[in-house]
Formats: sequence, structure tokens, C-alpha cells
Amino acid sequence: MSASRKSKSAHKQNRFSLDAFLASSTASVNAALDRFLPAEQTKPATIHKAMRYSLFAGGKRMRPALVLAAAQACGGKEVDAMPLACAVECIHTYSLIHDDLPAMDNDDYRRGKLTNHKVFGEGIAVLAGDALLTQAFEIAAQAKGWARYSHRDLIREIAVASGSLQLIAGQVADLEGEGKKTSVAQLKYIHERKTSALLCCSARLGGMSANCTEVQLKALTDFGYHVGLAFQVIDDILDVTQTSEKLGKTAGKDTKAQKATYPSIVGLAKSRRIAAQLTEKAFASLLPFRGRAEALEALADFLLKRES
Ligand code: GRG
Repeated sequence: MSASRKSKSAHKQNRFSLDAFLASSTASVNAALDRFLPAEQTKPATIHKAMRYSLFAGGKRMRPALVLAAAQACGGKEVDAMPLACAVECIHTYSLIHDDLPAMDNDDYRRGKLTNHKVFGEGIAVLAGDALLTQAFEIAAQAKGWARYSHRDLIREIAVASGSLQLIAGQVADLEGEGKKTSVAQLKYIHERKTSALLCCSARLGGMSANCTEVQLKALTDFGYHVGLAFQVIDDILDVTQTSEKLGKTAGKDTKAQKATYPSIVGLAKSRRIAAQLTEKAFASLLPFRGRAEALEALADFLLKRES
């Protein structure tokens, strides 16, 4: 039986509800972010308003959900994973604010609302991104270290995933590739860094917050890598198949900016097959958990089928 078929029957038997898991993880993450961030009125109020504006604009909270689901799969506690879950969401939101700036992707809408610079101006939007990136490390510093994973390991994990060899490398390659002929290998290089790195880091951090074994960490790394790549292939597909209303951001932007995407290079049908194959590989990575990674399985399935 394939890993995905096995996972579907496991869902049926255990009646795992992803809706309930996401409702609960989103509520806890939102409450924790609210506690971790300076209040809106804290001086200088403009920057704290701007940080909170984008952070609480209605993102799907998929990266924190991955942290919490991975922690759960390894028998960890939500309270130990929460600072790391909030830290990755702050990094993700910073990257979206900066990506939307006129100097980068130049977008007016994000998460169904006007982008940060459209509301607060470009200067404050740059600073709100910077402040969220910095805030992420302040929050992560509140996580506890473990026998297998020191405090330093946790901080380094986040720094590497968001640094110039990963997230920023992907964004640089994306910017430099605009309007140029791009190979599938180059596109994979971009997707691995721009998208997969932070999703993979999220899964790993969840495991680390539960003092997971080496075998579990390897499984989470493989899972996060494949789910991360599938996430971006789906994102590319949604850009050409969905409306701006549904996406909460401007649809069709990749085509307009002559960006290389999976649909533009290999076509829609093959892109869908690639996303499904990557998700199969993600399911297969979870075999060492022997059915105890229900939330991760359900998340991978949900991400493959998402429409926004
Ligand atoms: C500026 C350093 C820097 C990096 C920017 C985030 C990013 C890299 C670019 C934005 C465009 C893009 C396609 C990024 C890939 C990651 C991605 C698909 C982000 C959107 O993530 P979702 O769908 O967003 O989880 P929400 O709003 O739901 O959190």
C-alpha cells in the first residue's frame, strides 16, 4: 500500500480532524504572537501598528502549524514549540512585506488587504519587515534548549533558513531571473530556497522542540523539503488558475512579470503531477513515525489540495 493510501485510511480510523487542529493551532499562535509583540500603542506606535497590521492580516499560519504538528509527532508539548512557531511566522511575514515593496514584486494586495507600504509608506514598511525579522530572534530566544538541541542550534536553524544562502538566495535568484530563460534546475534552486527552506526549517524546529531523535529529525527534514517544494509548485499553479479575490493577492503576476514558474516551463498538467509526486515523497518520509504523524500527513494533503 502506498504511503498516501495508508495515510488516508489512518485518517479514517483515527478520525483526525485537520480543521480542528488548524483552528486550535491558529488560535494559540495568534494569542502567543499577540503576547510576544509590543502592543500597538507602544512608542513609536507607527512601527508596532505596521508590524501588527501584516502579522494579523489573516495569513494561513501554515509554518507555525508545521512546527506544532512536527512537535506533536515527536511527543512534544505545544508550549515548548510555540516560541519557535511564532518566530517562523514573524520571518515569513517580514519576507512578504519586503517582497511586496515596489523595489521587489511591487504588489498592492496581500492576505486580502492593502500591502504594508500602501498603508504605512515604503520607509515604515521596510522597517516593519526589519523589526519582524529581529523580533523573530527575540521570540526564539525564549524557547528552551534540549539535551540533543542546544539553544544555539535552534537559533542557528532559523538564521540559516532565512539567511543569504537560503531564503534571501532564493529571492536574489528570483529577482535576477525575471524576463530571462530559466531551466527547471534553476527554478528548483529558487523554489528550494525561497519557499522550501522556511517550511523545512519549521518542521525541523517542531521536532527539535520535542528533543526528537536523529531518525525523526531526518524524517522531518525530508518531509519539510518535499512539502516545501510542493507548496511552491501549487503556488505557481494557483497564480494562473485562481482569481485575486480567492488568493487575497494579485493573481497572474508571475506571467505578467515573465517569471519562470512550473506551469510556464512544463505546463499545468505536468505541474500538477509534480506537486502530487512531491507530496507522495513527503508522505513516504513520515514512515518512521508509524502513523503517529497524523497532523503532518493531513497538512501535506491539505497543502496539495489548497485553493488559496
Ligand atoms: C524579501 C527576503 C525576502 C524574501 C521574499 C516570501 C518571498 C520571499 C516571496 C513572496 C512570493 C512567494 C511566491 C514566496 C514563496 C513563499 C510563499 C508561497 C509565500 C506565501 O505563503 P502563504 O501562502 O502565505 O503561506 P500566507 O499569507 O497564507 O501566510
